[in-house]
Amino acid sequence: MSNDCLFCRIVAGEIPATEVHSTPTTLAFRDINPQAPSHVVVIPRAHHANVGELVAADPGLASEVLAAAAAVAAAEGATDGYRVVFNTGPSAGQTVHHVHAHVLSGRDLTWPPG
Ligand code: DGP
Repeated sequence: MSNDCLFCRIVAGEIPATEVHSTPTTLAFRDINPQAPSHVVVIPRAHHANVGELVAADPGLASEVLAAAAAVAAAEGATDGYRVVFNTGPSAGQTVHHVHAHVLSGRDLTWPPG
């Protein structure tokens, strides 16, 4: 855990979040600033800064995050489709440097993204 990491503090229970899915290695909770009717953030409990660092350090855990994202989409009823996004680095708008998958559904999602 990193004391100055917001998502590590959510994992530790120090900051409240609306949890929707949990495994021994991952946690999923509703985004505080939803961009779709369903917008859930899926994270590994262990701290890794971004998806590249995660897959290099622990590819099994990266796979578990993807499995959790798919389980969240199913639980949210995203039968018409959903989007999984890992914003990575400043150009992509990553603001929280604990790797997270955004799982978005519940509306038509345009392409290309902004
Ligand atoms: P990104 O820009 O890809 O780093 O996304 C970070 C997301 O985290 C953003 O969509 C808003 C969300 N977020 C930031 N702070 C909190 C918080 O305290 N609680 C919850 N649930 N989500 C947060």
